[in-house]
Amino acid sequence: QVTLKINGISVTVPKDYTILQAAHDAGIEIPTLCYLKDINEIGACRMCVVEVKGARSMAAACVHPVSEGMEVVTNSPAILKARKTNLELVLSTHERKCLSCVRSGDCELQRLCKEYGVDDETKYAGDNQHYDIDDSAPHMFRDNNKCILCRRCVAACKNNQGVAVIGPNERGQATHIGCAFETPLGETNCVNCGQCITVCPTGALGEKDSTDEVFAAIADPTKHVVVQTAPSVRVALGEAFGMPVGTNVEGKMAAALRRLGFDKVFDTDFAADLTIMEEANEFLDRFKNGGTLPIITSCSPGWVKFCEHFFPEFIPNLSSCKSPQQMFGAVTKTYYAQKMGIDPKDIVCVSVMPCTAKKFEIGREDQSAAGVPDVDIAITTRELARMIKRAGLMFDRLPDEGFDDPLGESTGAGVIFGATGGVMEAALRTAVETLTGEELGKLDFNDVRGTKGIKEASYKIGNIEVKVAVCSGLANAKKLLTDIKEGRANYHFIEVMACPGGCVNGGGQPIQPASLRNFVDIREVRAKTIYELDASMPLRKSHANPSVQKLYQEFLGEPGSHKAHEILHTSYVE
Ligand code: HC1
Repeated sequence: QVTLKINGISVTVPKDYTILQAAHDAGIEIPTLCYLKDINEIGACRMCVVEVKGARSMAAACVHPVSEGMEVVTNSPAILKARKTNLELVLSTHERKCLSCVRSGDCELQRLCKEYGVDDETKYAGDNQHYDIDDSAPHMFRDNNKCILCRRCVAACKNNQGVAVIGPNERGQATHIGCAFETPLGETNCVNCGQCITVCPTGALGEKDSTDEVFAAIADPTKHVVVQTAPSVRVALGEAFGMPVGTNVEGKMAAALRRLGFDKVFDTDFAADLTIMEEANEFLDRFKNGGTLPIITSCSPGWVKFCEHFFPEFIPNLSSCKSPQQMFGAVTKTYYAQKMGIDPKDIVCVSVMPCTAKKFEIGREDQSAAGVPDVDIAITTRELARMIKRAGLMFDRLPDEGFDDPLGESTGAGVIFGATGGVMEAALRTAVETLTGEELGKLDFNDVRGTKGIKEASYKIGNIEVKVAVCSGLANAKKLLTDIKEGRANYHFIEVMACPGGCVNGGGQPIQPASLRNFVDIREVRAKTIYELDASMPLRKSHANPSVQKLYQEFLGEPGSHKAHEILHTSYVE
């Protein structure tokens, strides 16, 4: 511990703290723009400058360590002026189209300009570079006219995801973020994870908005429009309406979707249960019959693309199961269409996902079980929030409603898919009972829970030892796969999720500012709600889902059947 003074107040904090952390503990917020904990700790933007007694110049609080007896001032007139000038300079190259900007209202730059009294936005305006918007990728756009060169996106792509397809190009006034040789993003090895979007402080990055398309489908009387919602949407959507991080809004979400006019409000969690039926069966089949091991989960499309680009030698290890999003669409356009007597061509399947890579996944080859795309439109949690606002629904006043039958019934195993380790835990619940024929006494597999980047565990199932690993964040996947390749690790079953912490922290989730993310682990808080939901559910094992059982009885036969393979499985490409 060390004791220092901040604005004359004595504070005792751990000795590895920065001034930024110490001030936060003391109830003082120091503004940041480039700094994002664990992602971008470069101390470059100078918004967080403070005075340190005895120092020759102002210090960047985000990277400056505390020391015994230090005296810090965070809000002198000189500091406030320096921050204001900084903002005026940032604004000089920032396109100030705030009224229509997708981030208006939650832009970190806008908030700081207001707080620091920046009333002349054009003070240092001059001749600026003009950049064309890069919308070449299927999931997002880059508008460099709004970029403030904070480098958070560059750090997220390189450090967290190990993808590194963006970086600063040119120098000086012409500096801008882009891909090597100005290659359009859509022509690079970008895996569509959208982590760059969630760290951007302004509207320079955003998902491609499909909300008009959804409104048009709903308004078309010739279409039967069904919607599915991913496990982790329900624990984050409320944040877009000012609710605390991790609030469970499942009931209000279902009510909102019904009021938006969807014909049926279904749940991806149902398809997560279905995925477990197929994946657990596939694992046991490979295990018993000498198939390719370790089997690696394939439900995260950012991860699948990463594997295809960077580790093609592991493609045979990927589970052949389609993701729950795609299984849901495939079942809707075959089983459900048949049951309802509707031509699959007249069904529009919309998915609400915490993920931007799902926009890419719906267009992959071999994802059309009924000869038409399994899923037609994938929107993010943020887009759903936009639709709810545009439709004038007062979200907080909506009643709690349930999902429709038959594709709305799910178990606790389905909902935990949304957190890293959840797919593994759900699969274990089913695999263990299938293999041993005995009921599990304890359903919680705590070793695979938590936000740690790589988790390992070993379970004795009957008389066999099953070694599993769980990882999230593609830089962690890179490390894990390299260890396997080089003989330092060896497993039977691996779960990989592209986004750090799993889907709860997906690239399509409501964006939380650095002022919160630097001090609250949003992955942990959202995941906590996911596990509470699981614990509260009457059914917690995928194979106990009555609607899934009925689907097999009435239509698919059994897990791994020929029909199940035709409809629910796929293959991958180098
Ligand atoms: Fe996910 Fe999945 S859990 S990939 O993280 O397997 O996006 O939430 O929908 O498909 O179910 C995302 C979440 C989601 C799929 C499921």
